[in-house]
Amino acid sequence: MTDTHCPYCALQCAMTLTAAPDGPLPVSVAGRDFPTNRGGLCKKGWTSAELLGDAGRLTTPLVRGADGELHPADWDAALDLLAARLQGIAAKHGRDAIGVFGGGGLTNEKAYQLGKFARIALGTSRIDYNGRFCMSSAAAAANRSFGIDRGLPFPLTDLDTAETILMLGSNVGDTMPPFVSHLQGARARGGLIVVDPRRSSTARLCADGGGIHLQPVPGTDLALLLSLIHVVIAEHLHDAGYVSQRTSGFEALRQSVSSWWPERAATVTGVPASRIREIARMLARSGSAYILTGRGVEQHVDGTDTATAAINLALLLGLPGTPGSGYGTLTGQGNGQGGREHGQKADQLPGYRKITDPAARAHVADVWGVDPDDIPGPGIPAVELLQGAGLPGGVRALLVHGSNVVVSSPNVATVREALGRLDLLVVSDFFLSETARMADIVLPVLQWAEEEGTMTNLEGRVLRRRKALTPPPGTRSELWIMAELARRLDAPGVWSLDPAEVFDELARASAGGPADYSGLSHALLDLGVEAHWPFPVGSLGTPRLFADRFAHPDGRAKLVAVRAQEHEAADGDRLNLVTGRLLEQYQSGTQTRRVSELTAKRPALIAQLHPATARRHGIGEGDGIRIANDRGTVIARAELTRDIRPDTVFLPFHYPDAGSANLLTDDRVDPHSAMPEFKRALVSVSAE
Ligand SMILES: Nc1nc2c(c(=O)[nH]1)N[C@H]1C(S)=C(S)[C@@H](COP(=O)(O)OP(=O)(O)OC[C@H]3O[C@@H](n4cnc5c(=O)[nH]c(N)nc54)[C@H](O)[C@@H]3O)O[C@H]1N2
Ligand SMILES: Nc1nc2c(c(=O)[nH]1)N[C@H]1C(S)=C(S)[C@@H](COP(=O)(O)OP(=O)(O)OC[C@H]3O[C@@H](n4cnc5c(=O)[nH]c(N)nc54)[C@H](O)[C@@H]3O)O[C@H]1N2
Ligand code: SF4
Ligand SMILES: [Mo]
Repeated sequence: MTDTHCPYCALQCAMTLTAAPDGPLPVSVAGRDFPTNRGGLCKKGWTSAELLGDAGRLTTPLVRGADGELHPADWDAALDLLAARLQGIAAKHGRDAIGVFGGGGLTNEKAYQLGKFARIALGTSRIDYNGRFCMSSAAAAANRSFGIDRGLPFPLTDLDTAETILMLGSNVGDTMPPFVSHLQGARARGGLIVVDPRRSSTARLCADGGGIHLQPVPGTDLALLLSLIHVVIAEHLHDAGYVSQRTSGFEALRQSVSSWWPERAATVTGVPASRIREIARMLARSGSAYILTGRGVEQHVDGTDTATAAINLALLLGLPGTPGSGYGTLTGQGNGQGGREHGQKADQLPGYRKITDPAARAHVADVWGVDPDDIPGPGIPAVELLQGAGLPGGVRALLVHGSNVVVSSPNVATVREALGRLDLLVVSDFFLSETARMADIVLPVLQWAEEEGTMTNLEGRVLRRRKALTPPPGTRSELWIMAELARRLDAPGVWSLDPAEVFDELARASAGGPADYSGLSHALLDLGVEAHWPFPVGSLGTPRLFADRFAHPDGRAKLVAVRAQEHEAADGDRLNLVTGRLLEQYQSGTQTRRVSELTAKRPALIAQLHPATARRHGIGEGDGIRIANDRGTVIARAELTRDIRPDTVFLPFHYPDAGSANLLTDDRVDPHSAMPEFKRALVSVSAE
């Protein structure tokens, strides 16, 4: 029996794995009591161990031959070839011609080592990761407003006693089902407010007196928030003492919202003015209120400003740092939080330090055993990195660890084309993902239950992931792969194969940074210590941030005035396309599309449409439909539901090829975070 956590999302539900008595497989899964999940698991968690014995498991390196096919190769041959090709490309095109793409599902140890590997073994600045598609807007907003970015700056169980919770663009009912238990208190008090263009499973919790569901036009949350702020200030509902003692920028904020009276916001958002007033008053009068955001409001070209407006509202009401109140964003991937702290991001060094900060460079260089000048400067964010591949100035080789970019990137046809232009694509995965299928070299790595490590969940709590069974022969850990390549590339530094040692190094590298792990170790975590970062040496961790001060030098949070932009609106012919998730599939689907129980329920792309809209287009329930715009066309089965706005169609992004919602999404990015516009595009629909 091994106590560990689920391989998938940031709730990191606790589970116990038990191997079969007569062999390592099958492994059975049981939920384990833990503050985030209280013993519960969702379907994905229950079925997660099925993948450990999956027939499609990669167990040997694959190298593309002269015939254009992938062929099995032994490790030495594959790594020798890879090192030689990397050296050749760097010699010809410079070190920045090699790119690295990481993932928020990697353990802290692997994420840390990958950032170090890119900077000092490959000597490239070009590293970014899929968290750019996930957390970047929320992170940019939190850094700007609070001076620090920890998704939830309080333990999840704090929500249990809330009176009022405003959730914008988050559908935890499907994306983190055990989370719903933390909403029941607010729901019982009629205080759950969900903002979503769909009556999602989470929005349905507002029925029968549970609260209020607002169903705005997609992409208009910023206008809604500006108007809520307008009402709070106009009706003097804000916490004037808190605002004057703990924030700066009030006057500019007040002016910036002066024209956002609810009647104006109503015409933009479709939310009645009376509702906007009601909600502003409800939040202000509540003794215990929380504001939470999810990808629905963050994955937009104005995602950082929208998250900023949500923070402004929370600050005006005096919520952050006040017991029984707060603001937070719901981190997505298993290690979405830790993954954004240890240096996979283009502009970042471990400990959530800035790569442009000379003191940070000196500290990290010392830990790595290199000269600060040997650490490259900032790289470029994910969309630019991927789309520029193979073009002048772009990367010519790309190493992908923990992302299936040819399914999950925006405007994905252009990304498929870009990867086709590369001289060398290397994918480390345990399954032949759609991205791995395009690779020149595929390296088979370990699955979650086959290795030790740590993950940092949505509360900034560091957890132990434990090895429950021996990996199949032929597979290797990513720490081993990086060490072997570093040796072949004559890289400086120490490249340990032991996750506990890598963690110790990470802890030293993070010391003194915003995300300080220096007081932690695997041994300490194994004692069951509650470990919310910052956790410097000698500390007991920090479950709640902001009690006394924010992380800006003056200790205050910044109220940052932001403006709403106008968007091209849906019309009779074109609908708003909203993309997101289904309960039974995870991300690009590499893992969950292999689990029979999940795929039986959700085998292929569906499109949710309002019956009135379907009728207008001659579409019936279950019909094959074509959804198209200038970027591409997808084919989906129509799922008619009154739960969606008539001007909107919803597609999940879990499917490949012609079923990929990302053929339609917009690759324009947010100017602050470089987050692409995943959540809104205009499309036409027709019967197939
Ligand atoms: N089953 C499942 N669970 C998952 C994942 C998964 O792939 N599958 N992925 C994990 C990851 S990495 C993440 S990031 C989280 C994401 O978790 P969520 O943020 O909950 O997931 P999404 O479905 O992307 O978006 C949430 C909601 O936003 C709504 N939305 C879309 N556009 C808008 C808009 O303009 N305004 C508003 N207010 N709402 C809008 C959608 O209708 C949707 O219901 O889930 C995690 N959990
Ligand atoms: N249209 C649309 N697109 C979206 C989104 C959306 O809402 N709408 N959401 C975005 C968001 S929030 C996210 S997080 C991304 C996620 O999208 P991806 O980045 O594609 O994430 P996954 O599908 O989880 O891909 C992880 C891959 O890495 C493998 N893997 C898992 N663990 C490891 C490991 O430890 N090491 C290695 N080497 N491989 C591993 C898995 O088998 C899988 O192939 O998608 C984004 N794309
Ligand atoms: S909610 Fe997330 S962490 Fe929990 S079982 Fe489901 S996928 Fe796993
Ligand atoms: Mo995500």
